[in-house]
Amino acid sequence: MLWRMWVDEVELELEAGRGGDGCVSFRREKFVEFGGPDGGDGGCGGNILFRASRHLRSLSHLSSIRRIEAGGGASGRPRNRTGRRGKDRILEVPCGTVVREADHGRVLADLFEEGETLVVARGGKGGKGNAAFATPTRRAPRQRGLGQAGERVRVRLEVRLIADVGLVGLPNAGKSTLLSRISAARPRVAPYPFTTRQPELGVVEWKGETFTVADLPGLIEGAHTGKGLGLRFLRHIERTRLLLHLVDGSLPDPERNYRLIRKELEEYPGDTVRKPEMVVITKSDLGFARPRLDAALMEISAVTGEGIESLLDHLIAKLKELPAPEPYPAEGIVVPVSGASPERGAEPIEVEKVEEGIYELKSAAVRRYLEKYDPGDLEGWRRFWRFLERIGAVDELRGAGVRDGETVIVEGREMEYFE
Ligand SMILES: Nc1nc2c(ncn2[C@@H]2O[C@H](COP(=O)(O)OP(=O)(O)OP(=O)(O)O)[C@@H](O)[C@H]2O)c(=O)[nH]1
Ligand SMILES: [Mg+2]
Repeated sequence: MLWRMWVDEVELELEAGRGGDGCVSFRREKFVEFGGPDGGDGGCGGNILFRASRHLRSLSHLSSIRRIEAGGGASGRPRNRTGRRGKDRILEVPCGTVVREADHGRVLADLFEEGETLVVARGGKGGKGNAAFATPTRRAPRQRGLGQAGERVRVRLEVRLIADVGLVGLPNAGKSTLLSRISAARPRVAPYPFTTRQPELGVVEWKGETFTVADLPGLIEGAHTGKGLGLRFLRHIERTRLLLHLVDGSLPDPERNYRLIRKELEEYPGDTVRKPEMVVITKSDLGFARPRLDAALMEISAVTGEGIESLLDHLIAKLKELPAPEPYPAEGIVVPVSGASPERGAEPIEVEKVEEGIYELKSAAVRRYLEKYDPGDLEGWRRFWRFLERIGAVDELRGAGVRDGETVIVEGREMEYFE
């Protein structure tokens, strides 16, 4: 079984559905020997759409896919019946996904807000049935239109997460610990560098205000030359309004460590380095005789909670002064937010029989789970199974007739089903 890495960039080839052909047909009824033309039009081909979802953080679910097609429209039918529309393909992407045309780099959309939808490839029109060709002088046309091809486009998707505050600092500075202290997010915390290997978002609620914080992998000296995890993740703080720079106060030379990160930020293209920054000393509980760091606003301890409330007050006051981020200008047709998305627990779970013995399970909740946790070992798989039971997915699978030993595809991964 193959588990994918965290992915924030993919290229896809898209082909919308072909329209159905028009139909040639003539009415045949009792007592009407030569009826008029009654061939219906072909159905439109299905569209391909991208929709922003705040539940997703990455494009891992699309990373092994190269090509996506939408369904073709059905042909028209006698008695003026229009063919069925081709099935749309709706692909969910994280909020903050920039969709570009792969060849020209033109921005088609910056899907910023939950529910925003881009129609990225339109299905072809259906052909006209022969009924549409009838005129007073041509009563029995044998002509009909053919369905048009669907739009084809190659796109590049790139996630640039959107958050109010971006955490920066050396590895081990306490970024993830702080995030887990102030939000419900549970990033991994460990006493060694490079614990965080992918961005994590947390929502902070404080005194009736709400803001989001992005936790990133730590930077090290030489990150701009690709050392450590490099600068690759900095794109996820490009769209934050404020940098919160954490400096470990239990280490000897905070001034030097602070400068080092500033230097790496300077090397990053764009103006991330000029973003407003708040500097905070962490691990104040360790009670060191610390050298001063002039840039620091305050000291905090994510362990005892010292300074945390005051930090939140400062962050909220500062955020109020700063403008909200704006999406990139784009040329595609974006359908604005259409209704709220279903809440956790109330989301549809679909089980589809692909062929004999193979089923596909589709559920946004399951996808989010797999984005966050890697079942990895047997214990991990047991946990995953319990999760499936809890959300009712196991009942759905049973209902669809899945039996022991059969295959279930979940998010592109194959599982063998065993009760
Ligand atoms: N005593 C004390 N320890 C802390 C505090 N904050 C974090 N730590 C510890 O410091 C270590 C690193 O914390 P993390 O939150 O994982 O650090 P990070 O900055 O996210 O590290 P990376 O993800 O590797 O960049 C862990 O062992 C934490 O328990 C603090 O306020 N006081
Ligand atoms: Mg971390």
